[in-house]
Amino acid sequence: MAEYTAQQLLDIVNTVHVAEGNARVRQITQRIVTDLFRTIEELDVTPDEFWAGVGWLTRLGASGQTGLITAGLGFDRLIDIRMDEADERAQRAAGTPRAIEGPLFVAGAPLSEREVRLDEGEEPPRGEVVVMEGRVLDTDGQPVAGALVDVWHANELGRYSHFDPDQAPYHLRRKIRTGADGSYRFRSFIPPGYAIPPGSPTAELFDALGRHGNRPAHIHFLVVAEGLRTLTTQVNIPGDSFLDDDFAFATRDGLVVTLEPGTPAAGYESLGISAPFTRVRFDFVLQKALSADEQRPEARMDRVAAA
Ligand code: MBD
Ligand code: FE
Repeated sequence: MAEYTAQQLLDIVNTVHVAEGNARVRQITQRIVTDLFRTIEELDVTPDEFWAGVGWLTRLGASGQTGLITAGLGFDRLIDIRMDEADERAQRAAGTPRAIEGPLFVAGAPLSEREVRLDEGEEPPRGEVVVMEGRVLDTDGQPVAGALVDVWHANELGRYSHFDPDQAPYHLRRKIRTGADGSYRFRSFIPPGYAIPPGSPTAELFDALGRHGNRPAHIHFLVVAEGLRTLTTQVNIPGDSFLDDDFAFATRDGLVVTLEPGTPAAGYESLGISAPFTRVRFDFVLQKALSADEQRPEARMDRVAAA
């Protein structure tokens, strides 16, 4: 039998082992456990509070919303800030700013050459018709042929296919391969903002924190090209009241696009356009990859799963 003080218990928890294990996992776990012991002691967390928290974590995991919580508590943006800082230190901060991937990417979207209709020709359109177009460039300004641009956004209700049983697989998700001049374009509609699902474990915490769970209207991109650093970013639609009040802290200068309403239809017939529409022009500028790792095509979870 053993009787422990809290400190003795912590020391044992942090040092007990019968095999080497993984040194990095041991280091990080020790730190987190130490910080949590300290929180419980200093804030005098009650047994009921502790077990309520454990119950919430259990519901959170079962709901598949861990990625919503990491975004809402700022961790996704923190990781981007740290990558930006590393780029600054290495004097390679350049190109289109990165923005968080978010938890709603799905790999394997259908591939099109140079242009596509994300809206799949639906009539009437689910929102204001938009064509977004531009080129993929490297930081020398050279166009990048054969780059792969993954694009995904919410439907008119602010929900994403795959996570919404009411939408077909890959609805509003496509992959576009750039042409010889580095160009891409797609037609869709301007999506509304996103709100965390009411009644969910994420909403439970945000209600208790007195926070809202809204994101401004945005469109996501994952851009991959041979020899270039994979870029994850989002663009924002101007005028949204949550632009500077994003629950995921993900909006950035340089990523709020300009809408060009009343753009003439000429030249856009292959996208089913026959009347003036709203155009958005945006070039993606990618850094040179300094390692094979930097040009890996996978999104965040697939990267670590493949490692
Ligand atoms: C989203 O659509 C999103 O982009 C993020 C980061 C978090 C939740 C929903
Ligand atoms: Fe999103």
